[in-house]
Amino acid sequence: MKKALITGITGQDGSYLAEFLLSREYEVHGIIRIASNFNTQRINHIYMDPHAAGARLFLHYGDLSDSDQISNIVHNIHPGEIYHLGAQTHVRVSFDTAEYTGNITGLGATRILDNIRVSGRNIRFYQASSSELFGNSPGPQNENTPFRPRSPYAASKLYAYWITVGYRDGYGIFASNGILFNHESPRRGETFVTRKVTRAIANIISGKQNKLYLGNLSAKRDWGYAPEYVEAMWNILQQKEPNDYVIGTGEAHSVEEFVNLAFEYAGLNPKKYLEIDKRYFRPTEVEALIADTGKAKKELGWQPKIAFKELTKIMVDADMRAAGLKPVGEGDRIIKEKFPNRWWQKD
Ligand code: NAP
Ligand code: F7E
Repeated sequence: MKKALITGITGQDGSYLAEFLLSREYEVHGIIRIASNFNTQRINHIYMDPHAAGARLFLHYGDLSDSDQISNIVHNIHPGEIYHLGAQTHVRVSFDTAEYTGNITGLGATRILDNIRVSGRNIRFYQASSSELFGNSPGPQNENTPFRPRSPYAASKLYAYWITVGYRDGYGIFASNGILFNHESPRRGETFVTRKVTRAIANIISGKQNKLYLGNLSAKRDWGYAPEYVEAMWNILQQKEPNDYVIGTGEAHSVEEFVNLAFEYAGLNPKKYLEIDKRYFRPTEVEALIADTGKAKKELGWQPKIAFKELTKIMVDADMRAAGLKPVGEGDRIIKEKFPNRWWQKD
């Protein structure tokens, strides 16, 4: 049985990836942080009592700042593949927590890679690199575009990117970077802009919120659908050779377009609710990201099924349902049509 270790298993991507690997008969191990409240909401539906016969999902307490515990976990589990997704992932927050972000988002990768090196075992390593590496390099961005990071988050991810390349070149470790552009879903953290908007819509319709405060509306992002992106992560680790790949949709849209489309889909006029609050602006912004996925198309067969408009509808429908409202329905229909053999539970 194939065995995988996922850092960040409680996050958006970690939860989908765990579900995907379980569907492919893997034994899945995940690192979770100790917290005073449960932080496993995204994986509760796949959790199995580890004592039960046939259990294939196992959780281990740990923190990416704690080298000893990372080392214990890697050595005790002996995974064949490690998906390193754990990180402080919020770009705006990284300006307030620059040192912490460097420690977790940057050095976390070294702590794992060095354990792989010392173990001498054949462990494949996936680094969750980000389109934020490109910063203000003009797009479309591909694997050869210069990196110009614009935040402590991006600078930390840049370090992790190069340490991954370094351990691949220097020690022959199968270590690959997936340079993923923004990907979203009903499991997206509530403070990222897409989810903040779709939750606000459900709250407005329910009468629980009457204004939505946002920052820079002109920034453009290449937004895709998270379940498709975790399949790409797995695909990257199944290649013959380790390598780095850009993954995105090839379409870019502004935050304003997302807001307008989402509100109009739900039958609301955004002008009635939208306000700008300076606190959501960043000291340095990344204005436009758009993926050139030529290499991934050719080598991985990458072909995303969900584009911007469909993603918006999927997310609005899911937040309406979560709020106890009747979804508009197009998002649900899109999922049914495009993923008849879906491996993830309905969100
Ligand atoms: P996410 O939802 O924010 O999840 C982050 C995960 O990291 C959570 O499980 C979190 O645990 C864990 N974590 C944070 N600090 C930790 C620490 N000190 N020790 C151990 N675990 C820690 O992020 P995501 O959207 O799934 O993204 C997954 C990875 O891909 C991240 O590395 C992110 O930077 C990268 N990425 C994301 C995107 C995107 O658009 N989503 C694009 C490119 C790259 P808690 O649940 O306890 O907080
Ligand atoms: O911001 C603007 C904001 O926080 C998108 C992470 O997963 O993707 C994500 O980083 C845009 C930015 O995502 C608000 O200024 C306006 O231009 O949703 P976001 P991000 O910064 O692109 C990359 C690929 C990652 O790797 C990261 O881990 O939206 N924006 N108003 C706002 N953003 C937020 N969060 N909140 C606002 O109110």
